[in-house]
Amino acid sequence: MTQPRVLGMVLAGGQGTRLSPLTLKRSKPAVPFGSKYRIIDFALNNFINSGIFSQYVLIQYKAQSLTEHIQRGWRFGTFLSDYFITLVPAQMYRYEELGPVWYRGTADAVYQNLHLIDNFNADYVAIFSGDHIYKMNIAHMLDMHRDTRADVTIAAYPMPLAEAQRFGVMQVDDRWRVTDFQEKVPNPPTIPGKPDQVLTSMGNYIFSRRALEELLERSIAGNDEGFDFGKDVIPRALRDGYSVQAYDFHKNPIPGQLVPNTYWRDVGTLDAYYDANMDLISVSPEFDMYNEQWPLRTSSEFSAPTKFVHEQGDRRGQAFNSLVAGGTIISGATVRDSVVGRRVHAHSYALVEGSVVFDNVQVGRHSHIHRAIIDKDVIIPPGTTIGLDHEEDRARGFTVTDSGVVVVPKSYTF
Ligand code: ADQ
Ligand code: ADP
Repeated sequence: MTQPRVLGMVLAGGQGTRLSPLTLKRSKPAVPFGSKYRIIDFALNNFINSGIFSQYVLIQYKAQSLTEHIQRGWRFGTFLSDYFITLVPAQMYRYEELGPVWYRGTADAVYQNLHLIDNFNADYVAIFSGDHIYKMNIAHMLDMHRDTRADVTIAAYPMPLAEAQRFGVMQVDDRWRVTDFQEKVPNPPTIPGKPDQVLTSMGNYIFSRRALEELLERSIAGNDEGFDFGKDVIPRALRDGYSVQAYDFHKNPIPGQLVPNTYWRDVGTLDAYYDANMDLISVSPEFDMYNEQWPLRTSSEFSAPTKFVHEQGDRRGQAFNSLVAGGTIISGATVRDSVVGRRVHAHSYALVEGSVVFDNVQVGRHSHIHRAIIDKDVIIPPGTTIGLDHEEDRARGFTVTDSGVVVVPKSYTF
């Protein structure tokens, strides 16, 4: 039997307004995460590690940073035409039919690029969100999609009821066929027997090609109501009698990982983003970055090795319970419970704790950074405190989240 042709499409056009100011100059999938990654890297690695090497990344909003990241870091396949990660900006391919419109939603982004699916001659199209932190063996979901002969399979994650309003929620029968799907409703239906849990959509779908083409034509062509998978296409698939299957993410096997694969985070708010960074530095993290059978690639750079400078007396250059990327110098400073990017220079007597520090930040002598996110290219002058007095932080124009995390925007000058 010939191998099915599987095309990956990564939705990476989201604005991520709730992540502002981190998304003032870049789209949400381009936001740095976990010391040396960008959020989108996790989705791209999921495809590559699942043996799916043909990927289109659909972009539109403030895409420069994302474009540079992918061009720099994710180039491969010079002469094998099926091996590619190609950026597809909104470019009005259907101008004659639709007029001057950008991607009007997730489903519209795919609709405007149906010709790519046709050119590739795909049997299956895996449409995944580029916004989440997780590992997922997509090959396993594809096997299930084929075994159940589904038209569309939706990856499903059980979530506490209190958080479910931000997600699409489904109900399934005993064979995990989806019987009901509702996008972001105030009182979502719970899992039978579990009154505080709902089955949410991860925004990741595998479609059989024909069903996808039909559904997009039906949902979008000649219909100006809705352009999203969650709001429009999935409910229509159910209404029109397509076979819609749910995939239980908790059954997803990751090679080399012995514990169940339960970690999936939508880092849509600053607090969720901060917490997910902190998850990585816990002593036994639920999300393991060190599994050699599931490598996490990113755009690399030839940084110098990280250096810790420890001089006589109290000028201890040290880091505890932290992730620190290359090119960084911690000289006479203490870094604790923090996630630190590349080319950061923390000077003597500085203290950085519970913080996420992006690339190329200077931390001046005697400064104290507490529970903060410092975006790229910030020079923190000597003696500065951040995160200790929220009134002062707000007066400087920093964002202070509900849980008291302070965010210093990119290139901020004091
Ligand atoms: P949301 O996350 O609210 O819900 P959305 O904002 O549409 O959905 O983002 C989904 C993905 O598409 C993101 O990766 C985003 O970057 C991207 N995207 C958004 N608009 C785009 C556009 N115009 N062009 C290209 N890409 C775009 C969705 C589902 C829910 C599900 C959650 C899970 O609708 O049912 O529960 O994802 O987080
Ligand atoms: P501080 O304000 O903490 O004293 P400095 O910037 O003076 O920090 O640097 C202290 C130490 O860090 C230097 O003595 C050196 O060992 C190391 N260092 C600084 N810059 C570099 C560099 N470009 N390459 C290698 N080591 C460096």
